[in-house]
Amino acid sequence: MARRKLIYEGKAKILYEGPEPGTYVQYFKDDATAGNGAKKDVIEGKGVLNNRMSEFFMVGLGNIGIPTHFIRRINMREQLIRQVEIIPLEVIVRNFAAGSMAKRLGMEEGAALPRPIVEFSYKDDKLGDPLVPEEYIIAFGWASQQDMDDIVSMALRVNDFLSGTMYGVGIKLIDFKIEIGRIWDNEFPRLVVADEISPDCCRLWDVETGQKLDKDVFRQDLGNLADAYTEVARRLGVLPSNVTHRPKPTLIN
Ligand code: AIR
Ligand code: ASP
Repeated sequence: MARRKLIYEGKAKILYEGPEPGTYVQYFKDDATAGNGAKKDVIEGKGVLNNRMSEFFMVGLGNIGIPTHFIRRINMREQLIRQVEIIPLEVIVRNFAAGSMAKRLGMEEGAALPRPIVEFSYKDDKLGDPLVPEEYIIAFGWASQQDMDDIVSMALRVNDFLSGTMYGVGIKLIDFKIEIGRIWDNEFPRLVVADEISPDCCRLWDVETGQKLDKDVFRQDLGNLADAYTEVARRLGVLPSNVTHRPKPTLIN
């Protein structure tokens, strides 16, 4: 596409003005960050894989009646999405203890939780995306009580869909993060799943071996991130044929 107006550049994606009013083009970069940008690298092919996997999940959600911002994939790295007002929250659903929950409560990684737990972080890199109670969200007007009830039931439906889809390809969904956007349809606000759904925002463990197939591979230096994402895409049957991913040479001591 010719020159386009840049709307917003984030850590892993760029938003450009879309071809029609009310749309954006979402471009998936190869950049990987962790710790809110403290650790950075470029993982060749990651953007292509995440674009394809996010399309797969968003289309699947749409097919079971969960609205999303996704319109269609444009090419290897870009998708057309609806413009939404992002609610400044990370909506996290956990099925097994891991990451910040395991750390905060001194739990063993992988311990089963009594039921799926939904929690919210305030989206602010400088503050390290702090966990916030629903009380704050409503008091500060980031979302209404009705929005929060809708968000929780939506997040649990997304959890059922993603858990089932992943389990079908031998992967355990430990936890994930989604973002929710508000869309105005003839003056009526509607909540939709926005941003992306990819191994960048889920924890995915192989059912048999427990091998990590998500961004923890990068966060914890466990190996090649693109290989892990390629494996997830392959199992889901959405591996793009020409991902520009060449394994990096390994240092031998
Ligand atoms: N997440 C949260 N902020 C950014 C991302 N990607 C995702 C993690 C993990 C879940 O939210 O990838 O799947 C919970 O993260 P944590 O660090 O709170 O345990
Ligand atoms: N803190 C988030 C993560 O580790 C976001 C980031 O730094 O990219 O995934």
